[in-house]
Amino acid sequence: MEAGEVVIAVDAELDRAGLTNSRVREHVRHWFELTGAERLEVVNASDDGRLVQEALAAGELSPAGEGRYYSRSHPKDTARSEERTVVATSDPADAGVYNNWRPAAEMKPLLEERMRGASAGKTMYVVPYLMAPPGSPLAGYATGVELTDARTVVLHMIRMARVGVEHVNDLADPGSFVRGVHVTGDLEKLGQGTPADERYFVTVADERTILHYGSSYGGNALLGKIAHGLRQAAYDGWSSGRFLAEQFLLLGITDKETGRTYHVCGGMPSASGKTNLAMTLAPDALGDRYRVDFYGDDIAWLRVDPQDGRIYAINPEFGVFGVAKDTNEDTNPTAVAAIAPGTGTIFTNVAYNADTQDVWWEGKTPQPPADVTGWRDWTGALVSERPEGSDVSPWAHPNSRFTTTLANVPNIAPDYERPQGVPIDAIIFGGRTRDREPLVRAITDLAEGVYDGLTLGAEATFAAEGTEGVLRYDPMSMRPFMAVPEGRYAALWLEIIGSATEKPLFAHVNWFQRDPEDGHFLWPGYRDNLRALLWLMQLKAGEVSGTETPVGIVPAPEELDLRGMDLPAHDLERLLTIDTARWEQEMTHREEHLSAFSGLPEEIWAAHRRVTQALESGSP
Ligand code: GTP
Ligand code: SPV
Ligand code: MN
Repeated sequence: MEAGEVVIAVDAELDRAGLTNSRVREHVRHWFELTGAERLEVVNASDDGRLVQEALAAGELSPAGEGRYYSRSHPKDTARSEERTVVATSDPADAGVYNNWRPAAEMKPLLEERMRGASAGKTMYVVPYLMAPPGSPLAGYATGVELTDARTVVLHMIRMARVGVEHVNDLADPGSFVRGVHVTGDLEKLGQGTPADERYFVTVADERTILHYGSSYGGNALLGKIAHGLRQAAYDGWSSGRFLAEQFLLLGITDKETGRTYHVCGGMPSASGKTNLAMTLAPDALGDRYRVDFYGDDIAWLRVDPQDGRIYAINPEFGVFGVAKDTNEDTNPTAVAAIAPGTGTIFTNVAYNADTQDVWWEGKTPQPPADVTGWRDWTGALVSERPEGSDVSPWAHPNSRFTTTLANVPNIAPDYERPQGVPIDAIIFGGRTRDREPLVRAITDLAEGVYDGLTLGAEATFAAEGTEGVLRYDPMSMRPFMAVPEGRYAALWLEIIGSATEKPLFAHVNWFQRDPEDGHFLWPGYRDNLRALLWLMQLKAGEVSGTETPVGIVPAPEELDLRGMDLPAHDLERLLTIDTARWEQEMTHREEHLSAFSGLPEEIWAAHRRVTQALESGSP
């Protein structure tokens, strides 16, 4: 097409769709021309049914029973890539330890070069979206437009964000939207994971522009969720000084006896149990008394409300992009219901049987289907044709996922779309450690709570990935999404939470402690995790006092409600004991970890020294 024809064609589609925002129209014209796409299509959520039919016809989706779908991503494209992710700005002072900062002036031309002509022959979809409940005080930071050349990405966006032209047409400042561009590229030829890797996932944070090239999977391609909802929002929260954007779950607990409701949010590193905890049901023995409401499983934005001075949180997302592995009736019954027939769920990279339209993943049932006829693993290979002896590899990719909307989750909170969000009573950090960390320890001091978040970590999962007993630190579970230097990030935490008139209680939880002899999990986890949170709420209400230790308050054994549980006394004791020698070892690693961050507030160092001294003197 000639330049003049492009303008006419683009304008015709934007007019048809009623997309009137002139700044959005400019954005679309510019990138449509640069990427060389052949057709343009503006998307609203109501287009879902038709787009699903088109995707089925094109073989991008397969039917997985009534109203459910299956997709397979390119085998070289199955997870977020941290090495290829960059935060760019024009100020070198924005460089931190984890944000992979690069100059915007270098990255933008680089991405333009890769994207030029790269959508030739494809449709460019225009996806206007909102990452917030409508009417939220933070809505000004939540509007975006993703341009993408992948139909499956559109279908995921419709489930994960609120999608429609109304979100951009009525902006008070027409230019105040995040400009997202996603170009898939030739996935076969991008050298993924090699020195010649051509992929780039760039957030130009001071221009509110997101340019992602070289993937069509998850956070690499759905720009609303991770790139906007976490990286861009964390930058905007810092530059405005108004809010925190965190990889946090968000839930409510109601005590039906007293009528009291508490709201808890918190971070756990990726694949460490946020979805499971956020969707949890009360254990059967406690179900008559407590109800858990689900708000969100991956992102929360936190701000201080000027009305009552409390911290309020929203979940900016519209759906759940959950880990499939080990999801079953016992571990997560609400997730099982949320992905049932009729929910519109899209499964990606699980195992699939085209004959029965069934899906399976490790942990869905204790054993894989006995009759392997028709079953293909996540790569598309027939399980029945696996060569003898090589049948050990999982049928589903370990990062295979389901995508469903929040409204499908049976215990979704009745007020989940409340614009101002919900007041936060506690902020928890959940590590993944086999020793040292007790089941739960509460922290009442603000600086010590923030310090605890900054030293959050998970055990290295492969022997090669780290040294035994040394954590892979993941501050507040934001390591892959950090947008600003860590010192500034910590200062913003102290400032925002510090300005609340009613401070949330902090706590560290760990469901993963193991017996040093036989390696079994000391705590059964999953639904029983609620018991630790119930103790925390009682502590907050002054109904229990726990035991003071150098690293926080742990429950006295009799304070935990263990009704209906069969926990050996010996395991319980271990779960609540502080191993001082191991902790002192950990303090040395922490010192090294924190020293890498320039400009870390003195309050954080003071908290570190206080905890170190308390451990040395053996007194709380
Ligand atoms: P992202 O979506 O990647 O950010 O992850 P997430 O934090 O939401 O992880 P998710 O809840 O999906 O949990 C991932 C893994 O942790 C699964 O393999 C779960 O089975 C396991 N897991 C979750 N809760 C528990 C628990 O209480 N105990 C044990 N032992 N494992 C758990
Ligand atoms: C995570 O990896 O933490 C996710 C999945 O939540 S993705 O959206 O792919 O980043
Ligand atoms: Mn996540």
